[in-house]
Amino acid sequence: MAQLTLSDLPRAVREIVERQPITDMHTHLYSPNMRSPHGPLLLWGADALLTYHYLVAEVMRWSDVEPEEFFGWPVQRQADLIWQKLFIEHSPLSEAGRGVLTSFKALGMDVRSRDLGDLRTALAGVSAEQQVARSLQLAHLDHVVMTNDPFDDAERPFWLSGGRPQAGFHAALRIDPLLRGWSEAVPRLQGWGYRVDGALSGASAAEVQRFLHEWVERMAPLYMAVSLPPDFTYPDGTVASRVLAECILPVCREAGIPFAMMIGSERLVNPALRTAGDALGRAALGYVARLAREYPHNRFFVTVLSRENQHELIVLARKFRNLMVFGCWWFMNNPVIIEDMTRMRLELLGTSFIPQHSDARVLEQVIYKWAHSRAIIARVLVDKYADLMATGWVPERAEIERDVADLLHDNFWRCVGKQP
Ligand code: FIX
Ligand code: ZN
Repeated sequence: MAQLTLSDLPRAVREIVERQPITDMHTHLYSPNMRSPHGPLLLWGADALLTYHYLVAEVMRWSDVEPEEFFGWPVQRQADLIWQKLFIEHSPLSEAGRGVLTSFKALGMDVRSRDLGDLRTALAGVSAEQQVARSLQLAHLDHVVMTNDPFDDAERPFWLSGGRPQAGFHAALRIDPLLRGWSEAVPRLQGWGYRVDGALSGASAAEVQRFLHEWVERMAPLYMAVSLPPDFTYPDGTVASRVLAECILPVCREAGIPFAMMIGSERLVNPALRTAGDALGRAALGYVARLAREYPHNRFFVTVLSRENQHELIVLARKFRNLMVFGCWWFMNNPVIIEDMTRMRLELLGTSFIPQHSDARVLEQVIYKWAHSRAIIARVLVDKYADLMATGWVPERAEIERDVADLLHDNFWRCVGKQP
């Protein structure tokens, strides 16, 4: 058996983490064959990378342009402003700024000239399919889970016409309107022929179940998912509580899929910024414990958006084996916080969690998000294995490979109950 020495450890762990194929369990990417009535759904390329909503929020701090005017510009002009303000007039030290450069570099693009025209030209003639293959290979991903919303008119036609994502892309059935916009969801469901009403009376619950079962059948999702505001709670006498208990959880159980709760997003705190205008809030997580306890036959993926909720969530995961903590979501996806969260999770849960997801909205973001996270995860693991070695416990290479595979790949597939 290959036993490692303390001096071999950092290189060995880095190598193992680099070589481990990852299943990216939450993205906003689309399979390249998915189209809306207006064109392909997948975003990729230099202008899409530069107009990521994380960077839109940052450019607004340096520019006087009104958000409404900015969003009316063609995407190239928006990208020009972001390049000028966040890369030329100031250094791109934020995680989202640095990320663009990490991705460009990995794709073989030379950022030294600082000429955005050159960077755009470097991708000319590349097809979406080629770029998908290249990006997944550079990020070393074997499977990507999308976010698929049956209320989204852009993607509904693809699924309704029997479309299937290409190999390696998997659906996640996202149902936010059922839990955070029921009064708007009702007329839409009615329009599609489901007999529901605002009070969830009569046949409504059965009809929502029928709606969910039909979409499970159509999308074959690996899990069902929702993002919840910080003040969501359960049960609270609202229709949302009943939709959760009477529709969502039973369908997840019958379909054998976990339910993912992404907790703490405060939508449109600044509506003028659109997707860039969301913020976060701390949540009271008592209901997560309650759901895990009262529904032992449901499996829950949970991630929380407030830094202040991280420790509490990890402690809850120690209590409930049907609760799988995942990812460093959105405003948590910064090196300082990823490192802190990963250390805390390892110290309280061992390797029984899923350390990261990319949340990529633009294809090439998987390159930087995973490069940055792999480096942090490796660094933390080196420290933790070194602590073990100080006791005389010498980890074998195969044991480290097993642990890293659990973290970056196998824990997810075990939790969804499927073989990749
Ligand atoms: O709700 C979500 O899945 C969020 O991740 C997104 O909607 C958010 O806008 C985002 O892109 C965060 O990374
Ligand atoms: Zn997301």
